[in-house]
Amino acid sequence: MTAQPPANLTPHRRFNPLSGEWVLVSPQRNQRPWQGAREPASATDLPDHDPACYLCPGTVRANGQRNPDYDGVYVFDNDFPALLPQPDSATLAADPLLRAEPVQGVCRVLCFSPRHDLGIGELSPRSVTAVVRCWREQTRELGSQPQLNYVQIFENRGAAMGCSNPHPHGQIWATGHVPTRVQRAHERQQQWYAAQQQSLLPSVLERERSLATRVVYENARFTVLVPFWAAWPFETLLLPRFPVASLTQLDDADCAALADAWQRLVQAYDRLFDCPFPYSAGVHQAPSDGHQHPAWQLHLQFYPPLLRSASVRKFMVGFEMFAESQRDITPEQAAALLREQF
Ligand code: H2U
Repeated sequence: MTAQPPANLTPHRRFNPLSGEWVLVSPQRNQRPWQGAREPASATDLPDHDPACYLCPGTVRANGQRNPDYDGVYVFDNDFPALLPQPDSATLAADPLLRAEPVQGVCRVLCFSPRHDLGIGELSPRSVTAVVRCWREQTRELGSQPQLNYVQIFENRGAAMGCSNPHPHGQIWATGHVPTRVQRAHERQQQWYAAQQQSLLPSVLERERSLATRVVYENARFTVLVPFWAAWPFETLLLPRFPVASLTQLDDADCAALADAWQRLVQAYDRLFDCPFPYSAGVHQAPSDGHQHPAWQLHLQFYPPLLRSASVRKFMVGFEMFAESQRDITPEQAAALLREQF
């Protein structure tokens, strides 16, 4: 009789309960040769202030406005916003085959600090905490506006993720509608809560902590893990270990603990391939629609594109684009590699 390789080393699919999507895991492909695209090395020797940077203190932005000489976090309305404050329905015809609907929203840019050269990994813990507190204040301010029902906070880090400017910054888009992926996470958490009488993500976290194989870092209040269903090679999920639906419910100590987990994760990512690790990270929180959302658990997701080194990235193309996400390195292998970097 031939011995079977362990189930997690043969092709299988895993289910993402937040998105309702499956991911194909193919660990046997790990050794395949690579002669594809390599990413150009990122510039790492940046000045602490760049007079040509649109985001540095005192410089002039693309629309001619001058930034103040800010010395902490700095938030401004995006000069090229994806949404406008007032919806315009005048041009939209009601056609069931060609559906469209008006939208409204506010887009802002958040500079993490005046320093052009210091990212989340290099800033002081106090400065990183200031960014998290700013997320909380922005969610409070924008989410309390009756016409805005969701606040999406995200960071694109590195040119590989489409970041247009090396000055460390994130973005805040508040929308009148609940966007597609958030709505899906919303519905799936609600369904789980109705069926199980407990929240989905705290249950996942409890299971993951008892298994420990995918947990990469913990502080007193937050846990970072590679989710069982991760699609990106080094994808991580940052979870609070207490019930909390929205950033607005965090106290100052929670903000400091969230900042610590974020900073240490970025430092670990940077050590993994000895480069400023590119990623797109997003905060998922309950809609700010005036209702209570007991099924919701605040979480942050990190989607880094790198696969094997600083220069070899994963592309979500082919089967991923037309059928479903697929990965070679297992989430357990990724977690073990990441854990070594803390
Ligand atoms: P990235 O996070 O993808 O780099 O985007 C930076 C944002 O900054 C982008 O949305 C805005 C762009 O519209 N921006 C301004 O609002 N003013 C500027 O002068 C330059 C960039």
